[in-house]
Amino acid sequence: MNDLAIGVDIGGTKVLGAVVDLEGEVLARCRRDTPAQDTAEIVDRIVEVIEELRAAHPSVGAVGVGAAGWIDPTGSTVLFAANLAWRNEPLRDHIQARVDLPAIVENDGNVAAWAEFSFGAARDADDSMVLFTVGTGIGGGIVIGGNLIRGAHGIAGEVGHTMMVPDGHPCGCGRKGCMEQYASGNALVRFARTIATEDPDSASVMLELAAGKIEAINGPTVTKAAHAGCKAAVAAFDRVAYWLAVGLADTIQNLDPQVIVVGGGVVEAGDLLMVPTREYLREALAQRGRLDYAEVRPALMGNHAGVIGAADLA
Ligand code: BMX
Ligand code: CA
Ligand code: ZN
Repeated sequence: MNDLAIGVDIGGTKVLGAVVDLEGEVLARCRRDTPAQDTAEIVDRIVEVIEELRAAHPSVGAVGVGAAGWIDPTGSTVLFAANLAWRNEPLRDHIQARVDLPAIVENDGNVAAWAEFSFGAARDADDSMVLFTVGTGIGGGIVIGGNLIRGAHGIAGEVGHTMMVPDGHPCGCGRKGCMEQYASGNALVRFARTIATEDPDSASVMLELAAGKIEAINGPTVTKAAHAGCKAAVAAFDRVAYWLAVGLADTIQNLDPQVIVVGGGVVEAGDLLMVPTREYLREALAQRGRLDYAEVRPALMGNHAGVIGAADLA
């Protein structure tokens, strides 16, 4: 068995690659911009990243690729991507045809969950954890009995697409009312814009940061304004926290994991999100008379969760 593997994380803006050892240490990194939606170009970029890393570490034995979307349980095909054009795309074959290394393809939330379980925020958990990544959308991954759970058809742990609001906000996956539409970074911005429209006085700090334009309010604006005490921005975080807690409570009900890890870009807001989320979760569970369920922790692996988890799985 080889001790080194390459992990590649395909994000909306960048393709990040790394050579990773058995302890999850990153030995080399490489990044390229993600081309717009064209499969052949995305594969070109992935291959470039792999070749560059392999030139530096010729002994790598395998490649793991983390990609958004629903991946078949054998780790070869992107079946469906809610926010991308990929449909039944045999990504593993495309890569293996170009680089002479065994490869696996795995969902982005799953690889990040594996990294947090193996080396990150849940490394002390020996049995089970669930990861929620709160980014543009909501990704996730489930580990039970020390194993990553892919499901019979590859969609287990797509926590962002559980329904919260019947007939609610339309989702990229084709349903309405998914968690991703209420507890993601995009939802945060939508809530903030709505509150700023309905009650501009409460949003003066946020509006100032956005040069007075409601359409210019984005994730960083809401976070900055909330840190500065802007009522509307804090209220937007509070709504996201409420819906996130609903999802966490359902996960506790369904899977009862040892630990829940919350990651993704929005988590950089820190206590702004985590404090009200824990409070809503406590309220939801306290009605049952006990609270000794999964501990909710922020992710530890940051940007590297994807590449490290993908490499380790490979
Ligand atoms: C979507 C879905 C998930 C992904 C999640 C988080 C696609 C393309 N993506 O729910 O597979 O894990 O977004 O993605 O179908 P992020 O980029 O918001 O972190
Ligand atoms: Ca997943
Ligand atoms: Zn959905």
